[in-house]
Amino acid sequence: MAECIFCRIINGEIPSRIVFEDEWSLAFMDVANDVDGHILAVPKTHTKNILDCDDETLIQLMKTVKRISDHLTANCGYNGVNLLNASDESAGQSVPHFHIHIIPRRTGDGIDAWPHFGGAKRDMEEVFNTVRMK
Ligand code: DGP
Repeated sequence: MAECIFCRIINGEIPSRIVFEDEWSLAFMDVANDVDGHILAVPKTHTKNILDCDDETLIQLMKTVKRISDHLTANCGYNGVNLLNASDESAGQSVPHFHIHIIPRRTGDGIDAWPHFGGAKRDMEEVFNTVRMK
């Protein structure tokens, strides 16, 4: 998509720090520079998010995420990773090209990467009956 910022990165029209690339996926440093090592993994085919992503694209993207996570922990001195994704504007997605945030973690690094939801508002049984896949 011509106007998609991540498609423009994939096409080399916008410079980025590329961490990994294969036929299906690209991974590059997040420009936000908000936490050390923040990486974005994206499919090369334009897909908005997990809701419109076909199985093969999703499988290949997650293989890339696994490969990068293994590299960070095996070769770069990290102990783990947080994987974050927002699918749809309602979930906080700001760039409408599917991406997985990879945050490399070290034991005791003090990074707070987990959302603080503030407590459920609806009865769990009622929600369960809404979301269960019958
Ligand atoms: P999200 O809010 O989950 O849609 O995250 C979008 C991320 O994309 C955000 O962390 C900043 C990053 N981002 C936006 N524009 C650019 C860009 O031009 N280059 C790079 N490397 N990252 C970008």
